[in-house]
Amino acid sequence: MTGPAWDLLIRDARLATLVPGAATGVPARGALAVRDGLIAWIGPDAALPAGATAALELDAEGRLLTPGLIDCHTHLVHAGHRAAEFEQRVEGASYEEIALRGGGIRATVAATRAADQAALLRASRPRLEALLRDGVTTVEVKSGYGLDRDTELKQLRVARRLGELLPVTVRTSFLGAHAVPAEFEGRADAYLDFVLAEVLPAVAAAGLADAVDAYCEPIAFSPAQVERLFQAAARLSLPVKLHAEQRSDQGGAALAARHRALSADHLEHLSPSGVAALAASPTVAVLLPGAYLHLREMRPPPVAALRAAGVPMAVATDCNPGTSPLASLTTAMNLACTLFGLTPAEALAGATRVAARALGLPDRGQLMVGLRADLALWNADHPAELSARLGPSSLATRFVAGRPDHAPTR
Ligand code: DI6
Ligand code: FE
Repeated sequence: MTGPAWDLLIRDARLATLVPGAATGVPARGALAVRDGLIAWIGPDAALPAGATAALELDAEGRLLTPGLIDCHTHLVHAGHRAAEFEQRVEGASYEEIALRGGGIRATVAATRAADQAALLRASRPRLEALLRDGVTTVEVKSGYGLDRDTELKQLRVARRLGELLPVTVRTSFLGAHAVPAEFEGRADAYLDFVLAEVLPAVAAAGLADAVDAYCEPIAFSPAQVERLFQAAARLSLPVKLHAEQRSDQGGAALAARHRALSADHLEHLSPSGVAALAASPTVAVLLPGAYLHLREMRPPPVAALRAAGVPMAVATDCNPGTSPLASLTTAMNLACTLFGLTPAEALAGATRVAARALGLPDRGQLMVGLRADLALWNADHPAELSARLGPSSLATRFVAGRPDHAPTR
């Protein structure tokens, strides 16, 4: 009798399925099979169908298997670094002071404009490779360090190119409304007119953005300006998301919720009415504890209120040179627990199932028959180990659409 013919069979793994309602603690041992890049079968080893064959079989020896991690908020495509600014901040200068002096985002804009596409790719690739070594199989990458048409396009092309060169899904967000560039100093509305007339249409025509993002802060863009951008995104049928309530309460989360945004990100200064607005919307809260740590913030996002209201919480690195030079999603998970009070189970859901939702990707983020076989096998047996450790990564290997990166290491 012939059984199913699979491409990959992983036996004797501890399957952290991340399916809502699944038991917590050390997961039961079981097997997972893949066919044509999708999860084809999950169950106890003893229940494997008779006669099943697989092109590649792997004994996980009781190790933890999770969905591949999803980093749903990064600015990893950029040139240069901001170490001198870090020195100034350690000596007491604030992020806003440095930005007002022409440093901050504008410093990275100058470096990113100056780099040609090959140099930008060379500078960015190691950051993505670091994320992959830590179990990431899907990553979001934003523009926003160009702030002119050609450099925004260049950043997004480099992001797309990285997704062709490396085994990872790259989702891009257009963040032209990240800061007002020097040449538009004091003329944020004029800059936004330019973005809406010349940059966003070019980005959309080239198919380079999967979503549109903005930075809603007094040092960047007002809610009224973000509203204009979101209306333009809607006309292009592009989903939106927003950097909201990072440094002050602008009502950004409520604005994002009103536009049924994919996510509202940061949220340290989120008000009770902002929590309620998110709870009444499909919008996910994205927590970015790397930026909170690096800026030595004192006010964490209202995690207990978000949890009580049932708002799904994702966790991401915010990988960027100014406020979160972090290229490890498991470290972000640790920080979400230690600094924000997430449980390790919430942090893992935040870097898998909820992060998939934050990117509008219902085809991944859980171990479930029919979903993409993006997997991470760990030298660990308890899911909390992923959040408990502060590096080095305990990843054994990743599988992207069922294809292993390399033989699993111990
Ligand atoms: N919030 C952040 O934390 C980053 N961007 C944003 O809108 C910081 C970007 C930078 O300082 O380069
Ligand atoms: Fe960010």
